[in-house]
Amino acid sequence: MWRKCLSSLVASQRQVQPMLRLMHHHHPNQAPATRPPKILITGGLGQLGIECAKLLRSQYGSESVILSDIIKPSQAVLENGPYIFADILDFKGLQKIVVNHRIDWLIHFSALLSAVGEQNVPLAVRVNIEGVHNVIELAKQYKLRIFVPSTIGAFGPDSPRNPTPNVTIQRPRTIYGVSKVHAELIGEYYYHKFGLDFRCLRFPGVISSDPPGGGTTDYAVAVFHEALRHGKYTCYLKPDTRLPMMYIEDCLRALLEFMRAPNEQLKRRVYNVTAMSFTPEELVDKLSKHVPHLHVTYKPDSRQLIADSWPQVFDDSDARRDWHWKHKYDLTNLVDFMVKDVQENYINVENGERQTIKI
Ligand code: AKB
Repeated sequence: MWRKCLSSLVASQRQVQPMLRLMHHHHPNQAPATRPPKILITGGLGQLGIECAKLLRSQYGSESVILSDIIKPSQAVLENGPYIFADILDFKGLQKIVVNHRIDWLIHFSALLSAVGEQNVPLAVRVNIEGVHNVIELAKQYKLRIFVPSTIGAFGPDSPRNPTPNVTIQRPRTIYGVSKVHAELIGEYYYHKFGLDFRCLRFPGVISSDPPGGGTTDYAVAVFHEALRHGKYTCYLKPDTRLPMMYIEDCLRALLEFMRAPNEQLKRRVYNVTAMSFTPEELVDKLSKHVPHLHVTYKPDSRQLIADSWPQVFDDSDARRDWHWKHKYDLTNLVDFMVKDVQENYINVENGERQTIKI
């Protein structure tokens, strides 16, 4: 579903000169500067894919961005631009797509997140590790620029947590974290050994009105839906659990700016990015301004253990220095935008549908 809150980002990015846009992605091994990059997004029906496709299409044209997944798409997804079936575990199938569509950039979103990965470790190994082997090798063979997201989950209890610098101890205790450290390392290895244009951002919890599905930071999305519908929420983390977070608009802008950054500007292939850090209690406090009788209770479960091993404050000064990363949303405007977004795009829509059924 098209989020109105993201339209400002798309509109502002549209003002970039068309010629500049073409020049930005130019690299000797990749798409010539005379045409926009052809982009394939894997895992396109997860939390980030649809909005990412919208942003990239606003920049490079609708036909330049192919969304893919193994899930049946909604009508709305089909109407917004090309959508195809792609199984990241099928190497030949991926080769076919890259050749037939003349792909230049690969944005690899397919992954099981932290909480759900712990429920099915063998599947997480297949999707998050074997899948990365496939796309990295594919990107090498066809000289693609490849983006793989990493996460605050790539750190563990031995890492400094406040703040967590770009380069430090990484000993995660989840299969998700282990698979993301693996992705970072194999990507860097392919960069040094084969010159692969591998780019990776470590994202914090990403907050969007679309449900994330299976993460440890999901409470920060669920609380909006529950609070606005029912005025109450049971949180699975303790009230003082501090985690780094970012609004989806900032997250996708970071991705776009990073993908466009000239290689010479990048001092590393993997960067921390973030916007803010807060606890459930602090989020609920802000949300209470919009939902005065909000009642939140706390019932920590196994996700507490994961959160306790993750960074509390993320140091993204390298990204800010090297490619001028700058967040736009802090806790206050994040809450304002989320309330408006969930209300308009979910609750009002559901209520409208209910009204129609009654008639
Ligand atoms: C998760 O909670 O698993 C993700 C993440 C922080 O990578 N949202």
